[in-house]
Amino acid sequence: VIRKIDHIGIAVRSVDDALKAYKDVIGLKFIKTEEVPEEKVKIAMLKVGETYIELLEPLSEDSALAKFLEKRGEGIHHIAFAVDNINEAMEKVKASGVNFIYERPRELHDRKINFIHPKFSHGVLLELVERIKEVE
Ligand code: CMX
Repeated sequence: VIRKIDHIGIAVRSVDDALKAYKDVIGLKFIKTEEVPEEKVKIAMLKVGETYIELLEPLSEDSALAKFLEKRGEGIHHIAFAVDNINEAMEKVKASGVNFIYERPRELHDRKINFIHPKFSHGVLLELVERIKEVE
């Protein structure tokens, strides 16, 4: 049911600064930047093979991401697995008694997402993502 790693999220203080490293120096293919107000983050997407790298900058001090940066500093924030049907994937996990951060998937303009707390997954925040539209 899990098809691939959709993306790896990296928490950064400034997307513009981080792009200088990941795009200009490392040379990853830049796809786009976008703001996701629902998650209070600004994202820059880069592509490696079939997988994206998401550079994540907090849009507000009261966001989950700002709390992460304050506590742990910059670094890998989450791994996202691609699924065809997020509701089905959630049911399977929930059947083992494991809860998601959001009761129902959060619907963004081109994808549905949900998270599993890092306390369950041995220190790594996991995301499930169902892409509704191709990334433009
Ligand atoms: N990876 C690994 N560990 C993490 C973590 C992360 N991303 N976030 C928090 N932790 C750890 C903390 O270090 C802490 O560990 P200790 O108890 O050992 O100190 C523990 O988890 C609890 O931390 P907390 O600061 O109290 O965090 P909360 O439980 O309040 O929040 C979480 C954690 C996962 C519920 C919250 O970050 C969340 O709701 N995340 C989902 C939404 C999100 O991350 N959105 C941004 C990305 C959006 C996108 O990709 O579009």
